[in-house]
Amino acid sequence: MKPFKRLTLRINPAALSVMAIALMSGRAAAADHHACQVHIGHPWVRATPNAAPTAAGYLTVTNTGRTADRLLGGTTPDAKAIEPHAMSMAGGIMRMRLLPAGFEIAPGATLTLSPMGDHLMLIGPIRRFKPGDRIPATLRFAHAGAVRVEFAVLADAPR
Ligand SMILES: [Cu+2]
Repeated sequence: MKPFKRLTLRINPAALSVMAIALMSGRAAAADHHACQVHIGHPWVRATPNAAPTAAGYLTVTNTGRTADRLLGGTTPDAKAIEPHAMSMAGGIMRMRLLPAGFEIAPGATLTLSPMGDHLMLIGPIRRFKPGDRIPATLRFAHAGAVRVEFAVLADAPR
């Protein structure tokens, strides 16, 4: 998994638009040749006010492979990091915490990250995320490796 580190941060904007085009046209070449083992549904990020310290990201991941996998986090050129966060209720207070080992996804299972629950936390957005924006990102899986996605920025959860 080492070569993955910071990859997207070093790519120049021209290369990024090429990546985006590759993504839209279906499959993005070599980097996601394991991506057939995980299917990502409806990635979206909640819109942020100016200078927000974090932004919450949601999606579903279905593990279509025969091996258990883990969603470990990811990278995006639009924030410092993407971390897997768990939500829990204790004494009437919602708390979130970093999951260093990520979200486990058993073969055939679907992980659902949604508001008020477990989520991906985009740490340190470099700009305001406005409704209608797209946030390109690379998710990192223990087994499937690097998988490119594009988060839609929405003011509210899709119905
Ligand atoms: Cu969080």
